[in-house]
Amino acid sequence: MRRWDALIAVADAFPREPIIVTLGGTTRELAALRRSPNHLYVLDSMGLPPAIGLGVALGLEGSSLGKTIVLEGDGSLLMGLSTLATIGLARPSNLILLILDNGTYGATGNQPTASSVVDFARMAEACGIAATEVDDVNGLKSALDWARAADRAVLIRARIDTTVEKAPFLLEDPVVLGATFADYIARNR
Ligand SMILES: Cc1ncc(C[n+]2csc(CCOP(=O)(O)OP(=O)(O)O)c2C)c(N)n1
Ligand SMILES: [Mg+2]
Repeated sequence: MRRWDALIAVADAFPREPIIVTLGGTTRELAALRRSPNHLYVLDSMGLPPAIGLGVALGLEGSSLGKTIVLEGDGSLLMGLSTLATIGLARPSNLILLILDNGTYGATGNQPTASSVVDFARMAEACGIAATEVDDVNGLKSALDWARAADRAVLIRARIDTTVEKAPFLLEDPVVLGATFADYIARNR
């Protein structure tokens, strides 16, 4: 599956829910595809999207905004892997981690990550997080429906290829991006 098609499925499924978006091509493509104030574009902070998503989810438990979604890359997940244990401990009921796994550090030239030797789904389950794996858009749509209905944190490992869509750099002030997202949450929670 191409990341672009995965992002369309996510943006269609969660048009108003908070979405924390990992750095690099994922941010550029989603911003080009469907820029929206419910997206927090995390520029450069590799390894941190799941931790940010955990904080947002805990703050929004019981809110009408529903699930908090984290779009994370395999390289960035590997950098912040300890957050899986913290999520297992904190037990948010409303957090979905969608790992867009292309097997590489795509943004820096497709150097291979350790994704090929790590079973992210079993690792998540070992931390108390429900998990599944998908490799096409229909599978992803079903997994997102399943995750929406789950009463605990969910990790979806979505296998994508290394196709990158042409999309402009997003070089905006992270303070402004954060304030835009916080304002959206405050007005809609
Ligand atoms: C701490 C840190 N180290 C390195 C980088 C440079 N960097 C930016 S994106 C990226 C690759 C991220 O890989 P992945 O999460 O798999 O996403 P992909 O690019 O494959 O979509 C790297 C190494 C960074 N931003 N921060
Ligand atoms: Mg990657």
